Amino acid sequence: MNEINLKVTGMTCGHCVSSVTKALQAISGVEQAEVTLKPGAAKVRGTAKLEDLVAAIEAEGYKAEV
Ligand SMILES: [Cu+2]
Repeated sequence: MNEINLKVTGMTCGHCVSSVTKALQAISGVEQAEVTLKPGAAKVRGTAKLEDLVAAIEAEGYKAEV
């Protein structure tokens, strides 16, 4: 089990946070996803690959980097 911390940019409100959280939780291998607005960040636990996490966040219209 890994813990991956990402910097997420582009989130402006609680709705953004829940969109990113749901997108991350939908990825297979994600056990837990914690997303915060300020600062924009995501903490993900599980076995999912980093590139899958980034792709899911970008598909929602936000930017993610380590
Ligand atoms: Cu929003």
